[in-house]
Amino acid sequence: MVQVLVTGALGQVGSELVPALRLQYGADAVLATDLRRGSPLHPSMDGPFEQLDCTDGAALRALLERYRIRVIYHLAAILSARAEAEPQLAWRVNMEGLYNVLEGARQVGAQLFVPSSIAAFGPSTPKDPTPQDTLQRPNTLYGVTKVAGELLCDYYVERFGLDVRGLRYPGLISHTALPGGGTTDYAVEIFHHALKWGRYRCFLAPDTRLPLMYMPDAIRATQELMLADPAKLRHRNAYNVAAFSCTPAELAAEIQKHLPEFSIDYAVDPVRQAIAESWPRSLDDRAAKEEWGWQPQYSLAAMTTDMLEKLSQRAL
Ligand code: NAD
Ligand code: AKB
Repeated sequence: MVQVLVTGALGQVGSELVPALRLQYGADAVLATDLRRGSPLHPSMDGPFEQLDCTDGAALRALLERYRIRVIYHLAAILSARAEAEPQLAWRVNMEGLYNVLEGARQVGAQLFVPSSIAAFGPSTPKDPTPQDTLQRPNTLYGVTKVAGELLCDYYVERFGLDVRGLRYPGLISHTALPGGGTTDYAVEIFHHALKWGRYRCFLAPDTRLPLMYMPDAIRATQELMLADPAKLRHRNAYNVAAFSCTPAELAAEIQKHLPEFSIDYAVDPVRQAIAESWPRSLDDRAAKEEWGWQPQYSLAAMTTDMLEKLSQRAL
């Protein structure tokens, strides 16, 4: 049985990736880890779990050896808005954590998944659509760590022959876990507020267009890339993957088709607005489509219907 380790397993992505990996590899084969300890009801706690700080290279190495890990999904990170508030912490977790995971993977010969983000692009990048290979001069700490991470992963592929793969996730929308301090968090919060209070005050301006994706597409993209034939992967790391792009006003209008009473107003947060304005408005994901057959399944309308359905069921 292939043994798998996931870092940052209690976060927004891990809460859905860990259960999907347990179906794929077997429930006992997937070791979920996080800095925090989850409640027993958390979806990632339904199987083996260990507390792990990814900045502690020795602790990571001990787990890799104890559990004979052969595949790693490295999700632990500090996201964009929190990284602006705590840049020193973000550098430590995003860079030292990644370095430890790359070194650990190299030492035990594990395959590795490392997510990048639309944050790896900056104000000088062409925005509509952003090409796969283009200018990357981000002006956020989170973005700087994502570009550096992409380059470091490429280095380990070329220098050590490590099988490292990665996606540039757009802003992810999900109903299982709340997001962890990003700029696209509005696109999740809006659903919770719409169902609970019938209104939402958005911290981004109404016309801020960003690439977004529903979590089931992101999880499937992750699994498909990790299973793809390595001979076909020309980029290997940091693939653009797109589903749909929208603005807060368009997302609110889509929710109003289901909840006509729902209203939105705006109190723009200058820090998160500036971050959003430095990011792509849409992504060119032809490399992912051509090299490993990527296809999104959820449009804005399909995602909105499913989010409202799932969150309403949970409230019953
Ligand atoms: P999240 O903030 O929801 O979860 C991150 C997890 O990492 C948390 O559970 C946290 O406790 C844990 N963590 C923090 N510091 C740690 C440390 N030192 N050691 C171990 N664990 C630690 O983030 P997420 O949304 O699940 O993101 C997962 C990955 O996907 C990240 O690399 C992120 O940059 C990337 N990504 C996410 C999105 C998105 O919209 N969620 C978009 C683009 C890229
Ligand atoms: C954030 O907003 O920081 C994340 C991301 C797009 O990387 N959701």
